[in-house]
Amino acid sequence: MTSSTPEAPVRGASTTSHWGAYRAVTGPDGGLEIVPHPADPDPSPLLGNVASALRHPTRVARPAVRRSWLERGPGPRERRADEEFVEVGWDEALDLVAAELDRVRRVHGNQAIFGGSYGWASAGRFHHAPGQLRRFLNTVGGCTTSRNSYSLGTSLVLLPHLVGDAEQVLRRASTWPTIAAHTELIVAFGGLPGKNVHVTPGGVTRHITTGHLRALTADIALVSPIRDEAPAGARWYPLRPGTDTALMLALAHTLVSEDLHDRAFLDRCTTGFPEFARSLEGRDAEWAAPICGVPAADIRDLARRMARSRTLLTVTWSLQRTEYGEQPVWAGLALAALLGQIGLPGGGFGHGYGSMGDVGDPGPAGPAVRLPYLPQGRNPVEAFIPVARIADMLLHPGERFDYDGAVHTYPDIRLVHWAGGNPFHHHQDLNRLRRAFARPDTIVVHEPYWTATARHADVVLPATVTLEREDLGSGRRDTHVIAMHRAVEPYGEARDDYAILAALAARLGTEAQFTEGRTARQWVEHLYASWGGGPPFEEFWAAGEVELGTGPGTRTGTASPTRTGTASPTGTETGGPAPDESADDDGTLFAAFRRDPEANPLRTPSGRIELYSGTIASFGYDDCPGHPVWREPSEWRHVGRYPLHLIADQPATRLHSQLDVGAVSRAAKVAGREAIHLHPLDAAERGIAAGDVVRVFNDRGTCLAGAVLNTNLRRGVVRLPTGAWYDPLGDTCVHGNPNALTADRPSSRLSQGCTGQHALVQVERLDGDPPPVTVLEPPVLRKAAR
Ligand code: PGD
Repeated sequence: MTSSTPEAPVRGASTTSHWGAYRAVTGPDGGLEIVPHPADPDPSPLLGNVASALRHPTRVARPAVRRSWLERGPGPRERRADEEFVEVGWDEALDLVAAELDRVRRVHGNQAIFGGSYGWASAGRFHHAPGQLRRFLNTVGGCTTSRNSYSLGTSLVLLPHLVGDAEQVLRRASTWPTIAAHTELIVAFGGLPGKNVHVTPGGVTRHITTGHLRALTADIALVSPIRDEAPAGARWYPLRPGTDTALMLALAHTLVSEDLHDRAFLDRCTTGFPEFARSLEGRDAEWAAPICGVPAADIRDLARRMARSRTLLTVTWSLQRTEYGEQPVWAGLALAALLGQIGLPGGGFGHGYGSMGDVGDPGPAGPAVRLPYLPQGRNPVEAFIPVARIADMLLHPGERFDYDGAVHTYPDIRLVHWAGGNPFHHHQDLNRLRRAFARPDTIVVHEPYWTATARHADVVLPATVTLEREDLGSGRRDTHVIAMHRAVEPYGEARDDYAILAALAARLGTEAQFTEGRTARQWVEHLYASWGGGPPFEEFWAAGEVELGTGPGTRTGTASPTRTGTASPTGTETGGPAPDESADDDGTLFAAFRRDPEANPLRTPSGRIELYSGTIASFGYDDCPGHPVWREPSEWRHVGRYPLHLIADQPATRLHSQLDVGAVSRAAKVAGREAIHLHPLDAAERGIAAGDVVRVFNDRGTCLAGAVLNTNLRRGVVRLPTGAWYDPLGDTCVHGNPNALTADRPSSRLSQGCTGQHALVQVERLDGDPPPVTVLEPPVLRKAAR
């Protein structure tokens, strides 16, 4: 591990973000210029949102309290978000929040406080808002929390049953160089979407994935309703959305019926092949063809090519963000097992190539370095929800729910405390979420911006953004640890989440426990020292970074804490031990297992890959039985009225909803709304031209969007990315947030994951003047009359 030379001049402030490291430099006109890290071969276009959003009028300048809450006190509110706010001083706001936290814990118990607070927040090992909030709430008696993530909520529950832990497939995938060297055929279910690979939780300094994608020489079978989700030259299988499992089962059927499966591998390394094979009866290519829209001959041909090539079968994370989302992951793994290549370099099963920048990234030389983290303390409250069950919890206290083989009960939440996330972007069926957010007595939100979540709060506490504070940052496969310098003063009266929570802790008598007597700067120094991975702190800070894995004897961080805690919302870093770093780094941990399954068993009941899981079967879930199955999505019953299949995927112009007011995100809007892509023939049938404002609707709600015509879509498919700031007018989002349309329906009783990826809708041209977008202006704010 080496640092940049300390004598090298530090130009501007170094920092990092989930979409890349950069320096903030004062330009000739006094404005801030964002300069990508010099080692980054492919800086993210998302950097273009940073400067333009920094001082946008939608920043929250001062603490604000909903007038009715201030005047009448806590209680359910039918019309939260429609009432005005009053700006108050910090002391008053903090006194109010501390008193309310105290009231709720005394009267209702700590489980009545929801601190699940899901969200990506900002990069930085210390100032990670949800981690800060949980640490604080743990000092005051704990809270109800959330488990897993919106990204991977289904796989994180499923994969441990199949392969022992999720890390096996998520973090130990074949790297891009290995794929380049060995793989002959990539069968990419969900594609290899280049738009997502600029993002890695916690930061990334060298973006190398786009380069690797462009350089791929393997044949690519792109299985997706969207053509431009793989490098040029891929063969497109434009299947009907949500039918990948049917296609996979038919591919498996072909392999087995033509005796192309690897019996020796199945015997040695898997369990449950007989049950799986029996379940394939009747699932042949003719059966699948009308379901998925891929001709039977193409299915058979693809299966044969897979059997004669070194084949990497990949499944994007988006495919499990659907109803029955377990099935494409399980069927994909089973299909790869039939090919017998799991554990071979460049072969087998991968999950998340193209979903996130670090999947396939070899990272720094040598095994992964463990990053410093902020300890979270202990939460004595046992109540939790799978993260995407937030609205069910708020609407149905006391009701029971299934989760991973057990039955749990929703607690009665009186106070919601959120920092670092935007549920009015990330949750499904936002009209239902509004009804759910009407129920608690109090909602407290820390936010830099007047997002819809802030607008639904009773108390809004203005938070700083990265460029206004000090931290250290690095992502999972990052090549650098970056010193995150403060570049500008906080906006208005904004404070760091840490400062806000320390002030609340002081009022509740836990300041010493929360702060351990350290300032934010001292925490940053402490985390750096406890990591033990680089030169003295002053040297690191002056250089702006430490580069990892560049020389012998550089990996000195092994005694440091595991990567649990603060920098990732994906749920894989929020608890549990770090991955076993002694195992093979490339070709996956499956390599050791494959070599000798008896000596290196998986942590499954059988020690092998479970094509049939007796454990899952024993749960008796009709929506997730003991082996992979095809189930028709329940949404399809609406196909008569809502014939278009909406894909609500990740946006290319921002991270989720972050910095939607930034220049790159704004430039991509059409008629000021989020762009919806339609096939030209679907548009023509509806009299829609490019640039028109359209109504996209179903029984759950409506949103307005700007039409873009796109021949890269399968007919009948429309694409509206997530993340436009929700701007409700009645049940219509006038700005184009697709979660006004998606269903708040769990993937299954097993995982209860989010299913926001798909919905059925109708689209029509909006005639007349569309209502204005209002979310780009701050809400009406009154001054406190005292
Ligand atoms: P972000 O827009 O990143 O979305 O959901 P998530 O809530 O993570 O929200 C982060 C918020 O934190 C922003 O409002 C930002 O301003 C705020 N913030 C940033 N830094 C700080 C800070 O330091 N302090 C405080 N207090 N706040 C801060 C993302 C989620 O959406 C995810 S991960 C996925 S994968 C899902 N994807 C889909 C999908 O594919 N389809 C649909 N329909 N819906 C989805 N929703 C999910």
